[in-house]
Amino acid sequence: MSCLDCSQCSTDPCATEMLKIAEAEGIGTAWSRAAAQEPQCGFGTTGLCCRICMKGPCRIDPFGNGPQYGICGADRDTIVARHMVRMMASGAAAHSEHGRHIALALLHLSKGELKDYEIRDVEKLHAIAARHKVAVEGRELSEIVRDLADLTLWDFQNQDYSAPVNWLAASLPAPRLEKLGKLGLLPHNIDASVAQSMSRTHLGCDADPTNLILGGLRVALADLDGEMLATELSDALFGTPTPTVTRANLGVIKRDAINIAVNGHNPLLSEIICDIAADMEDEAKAVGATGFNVIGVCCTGNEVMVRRGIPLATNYLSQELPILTGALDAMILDVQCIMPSLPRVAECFHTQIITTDKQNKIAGATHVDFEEHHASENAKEILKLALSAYKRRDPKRINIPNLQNEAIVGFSTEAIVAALGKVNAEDPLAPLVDNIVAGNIQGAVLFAGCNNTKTQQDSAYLELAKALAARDILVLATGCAAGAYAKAGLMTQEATNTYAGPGLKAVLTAVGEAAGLGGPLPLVLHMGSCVDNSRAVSLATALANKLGKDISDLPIVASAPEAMTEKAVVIGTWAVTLGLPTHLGTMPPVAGSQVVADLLTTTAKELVGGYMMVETDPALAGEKIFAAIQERRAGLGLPTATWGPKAPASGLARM
Ligand code: NFS
Ligand code: SF4
Repeated sequence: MSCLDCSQCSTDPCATEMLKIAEAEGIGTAWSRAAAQEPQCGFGTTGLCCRICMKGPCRIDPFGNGPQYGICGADRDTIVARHMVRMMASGAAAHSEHGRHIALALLHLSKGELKDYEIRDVEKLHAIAARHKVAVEGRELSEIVRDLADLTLWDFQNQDYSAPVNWLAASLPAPRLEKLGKLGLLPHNIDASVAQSMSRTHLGCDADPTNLILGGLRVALADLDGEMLATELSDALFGTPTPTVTRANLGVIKRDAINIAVNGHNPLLSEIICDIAADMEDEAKAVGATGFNVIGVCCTGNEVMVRRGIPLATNYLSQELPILTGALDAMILDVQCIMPSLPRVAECFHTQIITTDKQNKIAGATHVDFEEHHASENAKEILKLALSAYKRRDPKRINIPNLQNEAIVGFSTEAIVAALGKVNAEDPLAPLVDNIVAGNIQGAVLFAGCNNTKTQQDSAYLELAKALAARDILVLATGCAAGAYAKAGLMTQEATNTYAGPGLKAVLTAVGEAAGLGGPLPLVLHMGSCVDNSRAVSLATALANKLGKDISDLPIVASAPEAMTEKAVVIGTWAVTLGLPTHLGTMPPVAGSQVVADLLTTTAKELVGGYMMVETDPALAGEKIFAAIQERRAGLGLPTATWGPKAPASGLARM
């Protein structure tokens, strides 16, 4: 298969440069495989194909001309709802398994079993303890850690259906907890919520689409619990992100260094790789390299980027392409969003692909079992593999794109509040609230989620952020959305000066200068990986608490313009459940059921305040996001603005 214009696949110039090499050399990538899948099955696309039992697959004719029931009698609404709930359950399982891994590491640390880890951010640990009412005074650190590990693991073990999980109960605004409690949506146990979702969607169980989707909202909140505990405990272990200047895009690969990419999600491995790579500098020099150059891909990339300023090579869809530079010596994988094609691409080069998780192996990759109890030994073994791969490099095949953009990253909630605190030490949130009230900041949008071959890579992200920032909307980003902005240079002060509307620019400049950045905050604030969407929840909760409101009252919208994974589906669902208007730029498999589509849009809005809006055209999506923000402003009695070619003008609030 061949095509003419790689820029149709991606807006990222580094990606298109590498795709031309792939095309010329006949190396398969996600894009060539997507083309080979065309036309994709309409039944699957609309959610009307059921494979839940072996009488199937059953298909419902979307136009009403063919079968309207599966063999068991399930109708289109049940079939669509069941599959959506299974997507949510899988997403929740993935995030919370990551969270459990971190919680168990904390438990083992508290018992003195992990020599390679420590609590790097004691202040954060104490803040978490205060949130959960765990005593700190006069206690050993290990005792506090033990208590936090126990109360976190309780969220996976509690069998009392009426007692909500600890992390949500300690974190969400009171009015939201009350509403969710009354609706029976607060999960009591993450694992049980996932198991119940799988159980109720088995053949012959729940066949009421409303009841199924309500179950979906509950498992989505279990997912949020898993994300929140993963983020917060990772901060205690590895440090809470603070603003850091780094770089992004394939130009971060260095010709003269041993380049190792960390790809996946869980920082337990990537943090140690960074530590040991620094320790093994001399060994790298001994083979003629300048040292190890650790670079990030996907969310593990985001984790080490926001905490350590490790440069980001790329985001999800282009994860095969660093190999095509001919200078990537190893890609070290942990869990989730890892393409099984990596060893096949690497076969064409010298790159060593290394899996590290017992439950996430890939045929053709080298596996080194990574265990926290032997972290540094495992990391050394992995880095030695990278070292020997470096010796096999073919200098004639090195093609590193000459592009990398600066990126100011590391905007945890704590970092944002600290920056605001430089403007108003006594009441850090006041400058943000005052400027929202005055309309200098119209509201905020959180861009989250993936890349998807159904859209041109990164393009909707870039278009939407520019359009919304020009209209004075604060832009936050996580996950592969954040990767898109970092690669494209939108996490810079120049981007603020170029694209922000006058009100937003004034606020970002005042805060950035007060915080000692010598200029504005970047246009897009990088909050971290996908589990770090929970940071945006913390920020929204702080704002809601300050205003005495619920999250569903705030002018905040979530947007996943290139959503792809089951994790993205579940994140979108909890955003809705928390009360946020939630934009999806790709169509989830619900088009086959008007009932399910209505449940996620209209009924959800009535019930929990949040709702999904699907809009695949970024130009129209911008207007819809803006309108949703204005609706919230009107609800708060704040002045509203209209979508126009220019940003709304208004006076500056006192800073
Ligand atoms: Ni989120 Fe991060 Fe990326 Fe999508 Fe995958 S890497 S966890 S799921 S593809 S944003
Ligand atoms: Fe068909 Fe019902 Fe089996 Fe699904 S569960 S495959 S609709 S018989």
